[in-house]
Amino acid sequence: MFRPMLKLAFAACAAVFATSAPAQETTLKVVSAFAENTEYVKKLESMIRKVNAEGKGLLQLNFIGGPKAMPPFEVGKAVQSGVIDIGMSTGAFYTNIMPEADALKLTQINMQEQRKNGAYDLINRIWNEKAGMQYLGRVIDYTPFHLYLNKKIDKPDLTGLKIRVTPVYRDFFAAMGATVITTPPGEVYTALERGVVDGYGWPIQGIFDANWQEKTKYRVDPGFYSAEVSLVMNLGKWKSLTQPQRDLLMRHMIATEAENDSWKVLNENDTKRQAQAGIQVITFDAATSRQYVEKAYNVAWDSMIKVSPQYGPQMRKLFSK
Ligand code: 173
Repeated sequence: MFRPMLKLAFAACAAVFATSAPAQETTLKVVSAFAENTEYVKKLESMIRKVNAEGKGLLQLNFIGGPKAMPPFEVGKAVQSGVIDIGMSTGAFYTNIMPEADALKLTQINMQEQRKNGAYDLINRIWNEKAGMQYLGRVIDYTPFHLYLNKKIDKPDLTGLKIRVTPVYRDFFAAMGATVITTPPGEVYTALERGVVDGYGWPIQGIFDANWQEKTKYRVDPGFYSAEVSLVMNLGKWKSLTQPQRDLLMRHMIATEAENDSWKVLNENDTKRQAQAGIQVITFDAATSRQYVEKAYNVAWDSMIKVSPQYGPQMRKLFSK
């Protein structure tokens, strides 16, 4: 009874091995929407080194470059179409694919929790369906955005001020009366230098990467939202990977996310550095500060739910505390 079954099972296994091609190393092309000298790219390169060391004969990541290789607002489309395999970008840079991309800034729980509570699965349902992308994971957490200014304000009123934005900040700053001007990060320095803008949005970390401190007088506290930079992959390419290839990639993605605590230190260091560079902090009273942050979230969720009545409410439920 037992032996013929066992024999059959062996025969089936042998047949599978005989027909499957020998495992081949796959190389994936990776592009960053952020400049080479940023902390984002340092984290990416550290992950790539580990994947490549462990992935010999299985999977290799080939880092092509940053904005010099491809304009930041085109990275999403290049992933969607398969021109590149993996992009490191922020959702705000590919709202030209789907408005939902910009919702990741609204997460109030970390990646470990998102992978547990269903947020990660929801993101992938949307990213698969609407963008032809697999959302791999996030290389930054615990990092708020701030408003930086060259003109002093004493209340959250930006009437008469021109502020550089991306979709991250557009609705919030516009709701405070600002005239908003969208630019990629690479154009911020010149815009400040020429007085084209009176301020800009950016996370608490990173203004020193392109010397914006030279052209920045004030930072408004508190910060708001949670800066998001993630790895997204062409969906067809993801599906074409073997299970061991996917496992390798995901293991290192999750390990990278586990290191996101390091952002707390980076953020503290940059906050000190900003003070040393002479950047003054503008604050409001407690009630005004609370309203400022509440308004940031409410304005963003209202417009997200308007453009995505299907997924907006689901994301709000799973992304919020
Ligand atoms: O360019 C930006 O201000 C922006 O949208 C962003 C998003 C995430 C991290 C850093 C910047």
